[in-house]
Parts: sequence; C-alpha cells; structure tokens
Amino acid sequence: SMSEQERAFQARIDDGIRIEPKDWMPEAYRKTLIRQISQHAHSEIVGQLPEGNWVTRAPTLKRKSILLAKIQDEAGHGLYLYSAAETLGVSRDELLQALHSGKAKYSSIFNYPTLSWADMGAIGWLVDGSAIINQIPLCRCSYGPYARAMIRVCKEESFHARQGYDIMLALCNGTPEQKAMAQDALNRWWWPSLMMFGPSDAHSVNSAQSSQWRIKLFSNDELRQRMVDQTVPQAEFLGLTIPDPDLKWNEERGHYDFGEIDWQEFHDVLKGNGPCNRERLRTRVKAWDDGAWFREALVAHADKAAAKTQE
Ligand code: FAQ
Repeated sequence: SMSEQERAFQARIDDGIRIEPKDWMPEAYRKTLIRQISQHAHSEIVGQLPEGNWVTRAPTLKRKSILLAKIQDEAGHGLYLYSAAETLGVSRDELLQALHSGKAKYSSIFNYPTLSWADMGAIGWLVDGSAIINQIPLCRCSYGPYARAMIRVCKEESFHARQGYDIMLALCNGTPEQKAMAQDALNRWWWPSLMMFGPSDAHSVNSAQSSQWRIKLFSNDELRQRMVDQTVPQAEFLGLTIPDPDLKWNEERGHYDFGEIDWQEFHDVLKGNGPCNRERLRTRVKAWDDGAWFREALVAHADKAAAKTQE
C-alpha cells in the first residue's frame, strides 16, 4: 500500500505536474528513470558506431558532411541524456562503468552490422524513424529534465530520418544495382527496427509501473503498430517490398496486420550474442581507455589552476 507521500506524488503525476530533480520521489521511480535514461544515453553513444563505419566511404562530399553532422548530433544526445540521468543522483563514471563492464543495456538495434552504403539510408529512415515515434511522447513524460531533453533530440532525429529517406530515394531512383542494394538494406533492418520497441505488451515487465508514473504514455505494441502504419506507404513510394509475407491492411482495425517477430533473436541480442555485441563493446572500451591521458591532463590542469588561486 502507498504511503501518504507516495499518494501525493502519484496525484501530482495524475494532474500532469512535472517532477523536478529536487522533488521527493519514490526510490523505485528514481531507479526506473536512471535505468531508462542511461540505457537511452548508451544507445546514442554506441549508436554512433554502425554509421561511423561509413564516414570514410560516403559517396559524395555532401553525403559525408550530412552523415558527420548526424553522428555528432548523436554524441550530443548521449551527453544531454547522461546529464539528465545525473540529476537523479548517479555519476557519469558509474554509468559508463556499467556500460563498459557489459552490465548496462543499450538498444538491440546497434548490434547489427552496416554492410553497404544503403544501410545509412535504412538506419536513418527506419531506426531514426522508430526513435522519433518512441521519443515524441517522451517530450510529455513526467520527469522534467528527461522531457525537456527530448524536445531538441526529436527535432534532430527528424533531420536524421529525412536524410535517411533521401538516401533511399536516391538509390531507388538509381541503377537496378542501387535499387537492389536499397532492398537488401530494408530486408536486413526491417525486423530489428520493429524489435527496438521492446517486448510485446504481454511480456513487457516494466510497462504497467512506467505507465502509471507517466514515463510511458503508449505501450510497446502501440508504438510498434504506429511505426508499421507510417512506414508501409513510404516503402511503397520507394517501390520497395517490406520483407513480411503476413503484412496486410486490416480494414476493420484500420491498421496493418504484420507477422510474428523472432523473439528468440531479440533475446539473443539482449544477452550479448547479436552479430556485433562484442565488437561494439570492445570499441567503446578502447575509446575510453585511449582517452585516459586526456582525462588525467584535465584533472592535472584543474588542480594547478586551483593551487594558483590559493597562492
Ligand atoms: N534493446 O519492460 P520493457 C536512438 C529491455 S533510439 C535492448 O518493455 P521498458 C537514436 C528493457 O530495457 C534507441 N533492450 O522495458 C539513434 C528491459 O530490460 P531491463 C534508444 C531492450 O524500459 C538512432 C527489458 O527489455 N531509445 O538511440 C529493448 O519499459 C540512430 C523489458 O522491456 C530509447 O532508449 C531493446 N530494443 O521499455 C541513435 C528510448 N527493448 O532494463 C543513433 C527510451 C526492451 O528491465 C543512430 N526507452 N529492452 O533490464 C524506452 O522507451 C524504453 O526503455 C523501451 C523499453 C521502450 C526501449
């Protein structure tokens, strides 16, 4: 049963009042937010790696500048999100330690390889497209710093999605080989993109509590359905085929029906056994280790400056 304090907290949430860092909050609310926001931050940071693979091989100077800008945006998103998590009383070092030791989760989607340039199109179109669908509601979530961070993040994600669709459009209007490359990228990224929304509602252990706290405004399956409904006409416009024989408009529901997700694959990726999990983690740990000299120099410089002001 709820304490008086918890009841008052829930009443504020039900009234749509934002919770701010210095407000009282149940420990479980704090923990849930630290979990979700840090996973989200790690996803942005690890999410730079699949695209980083193509920076040196972008087909034109213009495409390269756009891709670089997108990847830099992702670094920025990671930093806002770590800052939002820090308002809950956890340190960035602790969060990074959890990522580097393999304890913390990040989005399953970033454990897949980027095999061709068309993957840059498919990631922008499908992965950033899914990220927007998930994050627009988060702009209205109950925790102030997280909700506010999402506003700018969503604006940047819509640029990312647009640049991805533009790559797909160029390939689909190109040679038969280019169009085949776009189709191959769609075939490989479609199902992993649907997995981004998390387990089905029946298996989503955190949903009930997160909905009550207005951290989640829509369920995993509702957002997944929204992604399918939005993306099918876009694929039709490109002249591409979604790799799902069960995909079919359902007049009665007013939505597309679609096939069963391979949940075994999803769980394998979450357990660390996706195609690129080990490589992604190794790359992040190496980047952290390679930066040790710079962090030490910053501390030494700060110590010297502090000593000087004491003289
Ligand atoms: N991957 O009970 P639920 C981006 C875990 S977008 C890995 O349903 P919840 C932009 C879940 O954590 C991607 N793990 O959990 C970009 C939980 O485990 P836990 C990041 C997943 O939290 C684009 C367990 O399964 N976006 O980075 C996944 O209520 C392009 C049970 O699940 C966000 O993080 C998954 N796909 O709902 C960057 C958005 N799905 O923690 C670069 C914020 C579920 O209990 C390039 N997050 N799990 O051990 C959320 O909205 C939620 O956390 C969900 C999961 C919807 C992801």
